[in-house]
Amino acid sequence: PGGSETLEPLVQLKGEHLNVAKISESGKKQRKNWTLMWSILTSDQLLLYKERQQETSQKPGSKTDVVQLCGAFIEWTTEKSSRKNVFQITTNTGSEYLLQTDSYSTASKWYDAIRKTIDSSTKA
Ligand code: I3P
Repeated sequence: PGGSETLEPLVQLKGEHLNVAKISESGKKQRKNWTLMWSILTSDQLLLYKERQQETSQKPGSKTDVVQLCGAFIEWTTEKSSRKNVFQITTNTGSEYLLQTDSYSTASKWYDAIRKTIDSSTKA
């Protein structure tokens, strides 16, 4: 051990564009503003970038937001948006995110992977 390589977070789902709306920050309601975000799921975080990240890139762009999944809660919602395939992530610090994509298979792939990540990082 002790190499000079940086410790990369374990990627569970590679980058993909998802529509994201942060509707609450630390329990404080935010104005809904859907933004297309480049999303990457690691073993305990959902990383959200404004710009698409190149897999070969040496210098990843700055993370626009990091959703901590330990202790978070996820559920499908039909009430919080007129859009289809919307699910909500509530963090243990009271931030709420809506995630959406028109493809049901893509949305459910992310939902299932995030739910598993919440389960495993919360138990850890
Ligand atoms: C919001 C915008 C959102 C919409 C939201 C509107 O208006 O149209 O796309 O959410 O509906 O309030 P504005 O841009 O003026 O803030 P959905 O697309 O998820 O339906 P809502 O108020 O019913 O949440």
